[in-house]
Amino acid sequence: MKKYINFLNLGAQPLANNYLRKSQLNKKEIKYNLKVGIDMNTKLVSINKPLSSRMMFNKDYPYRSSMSKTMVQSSKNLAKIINKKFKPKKILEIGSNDGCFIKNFPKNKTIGIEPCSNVEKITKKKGFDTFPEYWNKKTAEKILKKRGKVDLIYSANTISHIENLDNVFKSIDILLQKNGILVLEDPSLLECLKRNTYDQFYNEHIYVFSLIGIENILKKNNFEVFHVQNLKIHGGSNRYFIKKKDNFTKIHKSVKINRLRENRYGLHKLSCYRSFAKRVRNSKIKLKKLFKTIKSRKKKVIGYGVTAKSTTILNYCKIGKKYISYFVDTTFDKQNKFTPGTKIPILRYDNLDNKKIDYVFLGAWNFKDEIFRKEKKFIKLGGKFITHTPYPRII
Ligand code: JHZ
Repeated sequence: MKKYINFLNLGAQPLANNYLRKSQLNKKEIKYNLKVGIDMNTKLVSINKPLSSRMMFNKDYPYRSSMSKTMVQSSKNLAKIINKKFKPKKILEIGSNDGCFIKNFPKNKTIGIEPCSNVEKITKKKGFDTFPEYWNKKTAEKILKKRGKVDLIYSANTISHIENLDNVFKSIDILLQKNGILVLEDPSLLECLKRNTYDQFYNEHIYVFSLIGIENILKKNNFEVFHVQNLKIHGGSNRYFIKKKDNFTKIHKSVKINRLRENRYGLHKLSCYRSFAKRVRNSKIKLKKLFKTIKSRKKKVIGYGVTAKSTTILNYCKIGKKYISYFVDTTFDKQNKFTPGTKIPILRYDNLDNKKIDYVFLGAWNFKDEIFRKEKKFIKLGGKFITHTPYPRII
């Protein structure tokens, strides 16, 4: 029997990636109540009422993986590891976005699955074999018929976006060879709780995975994690190397270490999530106070990197145009639009120097190091940043 318990209420939220055009500003936005809970049987942490995939991932999807150098580099590094360790003949990526990962391999070696056709087209135009499909059994069977089985499947920040995980792994089972490798990468629940990054929860992130949660769902589907890598990307992610249960690869010690670490922190106990919720509520009060103080001093604040995550923060903490004049972002499809719910203008990224900006709210806090490297001059001239993680502060 399912035993799902809500522990966090992040209030009324718009769709996280639904950037508004000027003509949409006076229209009513779709909103939902964002609540987070845990299934005490599987230990899977999820949002409580997922929206349909079609509503979130379609031809208007604005996110591009290649917009950050960190992502590009991380994909390049992984491609090297994969080639060295597994020497795959055919790789399939679930959620291939703009080809950030598969472009590191020869075109005849890869297949990309990407349901957002506007993004899928970008990769296809570069000459890669891509399919504008959602990941499910029908897609797996279609690929099997057209291209045959593959020996490696990779998916980053995508499986956590699909509600029916049994279906995800059953579909993978159809297409992955007996000795094939599955590599999954998603934000780590442990890091999310440690760093108070509650903004990892939004409509697209149906799950934020722990190893213990992933292992429970894999077990049911005859898969097994044999290696875990802890990555810095996206504020702390885990890369899970997975095999079919009856394939006898040695289990690396990292699996036991990560499992122990999660249990020691208490990820299997409800009390751990209740105290996280308390920290989140305190974080909201402190962040709002920080913005109010800055506003009372008549300082100019802008936002940097308009993210799905920042939609959660801004709407939960009720931080709008009154506090942030505008956002800058390098993504073409987000520019000249407005942030969901809070309706803050989004401008094309331009140099921050000589614009009389006092503070910059880090929407893309997960790329802080990359942004700080880029904005050396602004920092030297006295420019400051605002972040909510691990607690609201000025840096
Ligand atoms: P970023 C998206 O989330 C959606 P978001 C999705 N659900 C997911 O899981 C993750 O990605 C992986 C901009 N930027 O990656 C680019 C600059 O403008 O944190 C992006 O718009 N200048 C699929 O939206 C945004 O910031 C810069 O110098 O939370 C970053 O978005 C840099 C480095 C980034 O993903």
